[in-house]
Amino acid sequence: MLRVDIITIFPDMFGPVLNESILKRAQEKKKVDIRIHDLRDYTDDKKHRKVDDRPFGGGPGMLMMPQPLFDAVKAVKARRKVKVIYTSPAGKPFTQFYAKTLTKAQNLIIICGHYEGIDERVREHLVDEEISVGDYVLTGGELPAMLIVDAVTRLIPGVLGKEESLIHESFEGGLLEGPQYTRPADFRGKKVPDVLLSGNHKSIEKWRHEKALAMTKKVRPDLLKKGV
Ligand code: 4GX
Repeated sequence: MLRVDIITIFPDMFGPVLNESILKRAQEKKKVDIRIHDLRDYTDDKKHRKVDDRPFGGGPGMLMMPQPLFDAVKAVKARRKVKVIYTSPAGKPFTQFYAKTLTKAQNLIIICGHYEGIDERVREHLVDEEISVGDYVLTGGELPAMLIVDAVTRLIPGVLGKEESLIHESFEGGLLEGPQYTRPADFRGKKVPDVLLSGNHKSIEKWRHEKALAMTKKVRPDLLKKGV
């Protein structure tokens, strides 16, 4: 079972996301073991539970201190082989392919960053992989951590039922999904394409592939150039 340890200064942010729907079921089915750790429990500053400090050389903002992070990772690691992830806009782009590679790990630790980031010694000596979930700046690393856990967990065999099957979805063939329709076949005069009602599986498959290709060319031509 994949184990994910998340180190954060906002442990309460995770419950609502992890304890619903597919992520909840995946944990109940023992497909993934997700544990949340409060970084402040590991600071040597017993009085103020401080985890940040001012940057040497001056400048605005604060940085996450090395001591609480080194001790939190050490405590969580406990003899197991783990991959330590830090999320930041300066990381390697997170993709479906990247998510697939992370399902191969036994243990992941995700450090949720805050302030202006981390002391460089954390990056050098503690972090194995720095991941970016997109080219924008968030208020912290909690949402990126949840996003990574979500994308990785649903790829674990047995997590999705056949209703939510992985086979035909976006990215699985390197293309975005084309248009889809459900009942009714005529919604207030707006009709479903005839081919989908034809029962001819061969022409349906061909139509879907053409639409997927056209859609990808139009909105994400970059996906056609490189493997995702
Ligand atoms: N993809 N954030 C990290 C703190 C920070 C600031 C500067 C390093 C340098 C993000 C993203 C993201 C907000 C997490 C800032 N760390 N993480 N945090 N985009 O925006 O992953």
